Amino acid sequence: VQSSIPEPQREAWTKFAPQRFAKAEDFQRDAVRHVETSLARSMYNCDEAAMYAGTALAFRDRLVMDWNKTQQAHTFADQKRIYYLSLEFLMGRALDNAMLNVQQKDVAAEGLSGLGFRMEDIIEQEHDAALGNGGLGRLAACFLDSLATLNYPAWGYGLRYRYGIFKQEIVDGYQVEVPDYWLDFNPWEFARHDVTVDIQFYGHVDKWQDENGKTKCSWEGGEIVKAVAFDVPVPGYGTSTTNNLRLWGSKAASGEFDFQKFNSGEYESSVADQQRAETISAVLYPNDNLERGKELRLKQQYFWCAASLSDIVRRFKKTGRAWKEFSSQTAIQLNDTHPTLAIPELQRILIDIEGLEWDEAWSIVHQTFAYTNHTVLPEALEKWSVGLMQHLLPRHLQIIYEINLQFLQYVERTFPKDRDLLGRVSIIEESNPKMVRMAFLAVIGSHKVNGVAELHSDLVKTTILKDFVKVYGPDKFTNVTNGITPRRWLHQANPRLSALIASKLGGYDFLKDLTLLNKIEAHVDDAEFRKEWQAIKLANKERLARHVHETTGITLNPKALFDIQVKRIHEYKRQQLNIFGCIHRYLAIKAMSAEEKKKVVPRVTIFGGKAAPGYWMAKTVIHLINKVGDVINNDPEVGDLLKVVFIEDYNVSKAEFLVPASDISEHISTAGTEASGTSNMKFVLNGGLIIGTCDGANIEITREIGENNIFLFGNLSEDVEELRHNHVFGTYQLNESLAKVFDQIQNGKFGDASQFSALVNAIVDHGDFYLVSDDFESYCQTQDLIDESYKNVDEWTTKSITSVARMGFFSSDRCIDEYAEVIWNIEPVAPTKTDFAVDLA
Ligand code: KOT
Repeated sequence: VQSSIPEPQREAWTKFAPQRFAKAEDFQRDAVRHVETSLARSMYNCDEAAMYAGTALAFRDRLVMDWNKTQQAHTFADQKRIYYLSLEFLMGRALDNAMLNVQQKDVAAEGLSGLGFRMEDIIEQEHDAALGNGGLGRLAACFLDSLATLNYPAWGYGLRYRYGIFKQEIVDGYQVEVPDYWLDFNPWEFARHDVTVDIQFYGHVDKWQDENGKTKCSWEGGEIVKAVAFDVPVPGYGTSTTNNLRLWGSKAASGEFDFQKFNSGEYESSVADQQRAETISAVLYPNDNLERGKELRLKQQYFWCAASLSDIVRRFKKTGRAWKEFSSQTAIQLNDTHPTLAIPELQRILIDIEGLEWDEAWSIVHQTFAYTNHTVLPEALEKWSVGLMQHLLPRHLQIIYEINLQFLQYVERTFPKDRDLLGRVSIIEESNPKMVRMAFLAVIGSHKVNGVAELHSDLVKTTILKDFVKVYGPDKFTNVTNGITPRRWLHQANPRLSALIASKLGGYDFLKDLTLLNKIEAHVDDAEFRKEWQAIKLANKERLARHVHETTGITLNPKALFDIQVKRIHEYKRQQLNIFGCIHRYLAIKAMSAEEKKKVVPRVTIFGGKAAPGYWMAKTVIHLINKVGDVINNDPEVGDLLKVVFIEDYNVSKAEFLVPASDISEHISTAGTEASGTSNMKFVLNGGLIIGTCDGANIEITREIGENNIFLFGNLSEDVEELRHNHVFGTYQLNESLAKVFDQIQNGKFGDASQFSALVNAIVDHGDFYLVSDDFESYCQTQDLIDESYKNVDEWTTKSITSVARMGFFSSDRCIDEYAEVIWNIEPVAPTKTDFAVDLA
């Protein structure tokens, strides 16, 4: 049978393969053809949604050509690959990014205009791909962009949730969750119905002796669910490399439904089986920095790990290499502990199925995996009960016990005098019920463990993994400070700023080497440049003001200081500190004379973010923000001096217009709680300044941009423990201004006080775990400093330009190169020259 086009006929094929759009007309031809044929619509029936589809399909054709070539080139190169396993990929919209990465957005804009459409309207039609909660998922998306841009042979593996993170509506000031069904029309995925893996659950383990008397185990019985691959092309910027993100969807093993059951009259139960199987990939768990130990979550994790590993092992076996070469051909990065089951799964494949000895298998496993820790918050550290693990994955539990036994024997030999150490480092927590500690398993099964910012990596080594530093020595533990892709977070989100920078740097090379930004510092005194810099910020604020007006009816003064805090709502991120600060400011304005009011810097405080549906305190914070906004925004004595706005349904595409519109953004977590933060980097890269605590990447941002260009406040991480102690033992006084804020809340100024009592009590009566009271004064004073600084437009502009110039370090390209060198030991593959690879020279 023929499986490829014969040599003499390949010329004919090549002639008709899709080409780069040389002019607007080429784009129009393809877009119109897709609207007419792929959508079966005509020019009399072509709205913006249809034109979006035509545009997306026209660009998709181009991506797919590069994608096919990249996959061939990677197979041919036969180099080590990196597999990035993440339960979350917060990709956002794909069209704008695809147009920019293949550098054909201008051609498309001209083509669309010739057909009577505006580019902005077409882009707006796309539904965000929101398969993630927040920073962890967005980091994975930035990494995929960098991996492709830097030509690394890389795959992402994730789950194809039918429902991504819920849509947030605000009704009467309360968060209401609405399901996010995003797959109605998704031109960016390719269902690979031929790429499937059978995934087993439950059952039991059989043990027997083989012909050589060796004890063998096999996992038998239980039930099977099918994993089906859905592939998403990931284009690099200015390169033909287009990598693959493979998302697994779940399906009943018997196909549509079980015909035998159906024919024997059990129609209902045959459909129920099918639905149960499909439930596995139905919905993203909407918790950020929290693990709740639900069986379905564990099923998701195993389903995705087992499917991905089967795929990775299959690809390796096709090369015909010996097993001992596996880890020199394969690096697997675990994005947090969520994919930790991949460790015992690979060990199971190697010993039970491929017949390797335990030790040989374990050394392969250990050389293959590396683990990234993203949080030290205890409630986010994954633990699964031994009982559940035994029930769902009996063979894996055995393997985990064996891994633990061998590890503990080693610890005992090495530290014979430290009996307590064994209990502290055991994968099994001897609680009731007994629990499997996933972070410990991830550490033991990996050759490297990294944190995501310097402070965080130090905390990992001195707190949750302290004993493992003793066991393994410090070299196993490292830091890779997070980064962001400048393509989406500068070029796409803020094209005018990107163009201004390019005009001074003589081109867009900085998008591939962000350290080149430092060259704009030479222009900091250039009057024209500064004027355009300020005009861009104002235009971005006007665009945001229009959005707020259209969606809420609130009118904002674009000349006011725009203060933005957008991120998941969480007590440790302290949106409550910000809203208490707003109330404090409001009270101050109310107490002012007309003369005094004239000196006030008008401010707009903007919040956005989702609360986990079960997180009552976070929902209360959202409620309070909305109620405070209602009062302040309608108080005629305040007018333009203060507005408080909550942006509904914060997501990646909203971040793209919020981030460029900030003067100040807030990154105010209790010191030691925010592992890194990445939106801090996005805001500064767009010329906004920061108010922040000495936490996460704020510290390194300060190191890079200089402490004159950031507004730091609050207690330090090393003092947090002691301060908490003071609260518990009553040796502290509630901050006075904060007490006045609480009086207003409790007097019903913002509606029914009982609604907010939990929030106030957490601080007044329950130990103020997040130290809001301790940091309140320093926070308010720093906000006053910001007002003063903002009054001096020249000084502010200098800070803004200088900061952007010094942000080169925070590109996710730098980050990926560090992982590649220090952890993965992989090299890029030279991209094939195609029509779409544009030289950036
Ligand atoms: C933990 C459990 C479930 C879902 C999400 C998490 C999670 C998210 N843990 N850490 N993160 C964030 O990861 C970002 C990327 O590294 C960090 O910038 C941020 O500080 C973490 O909170």
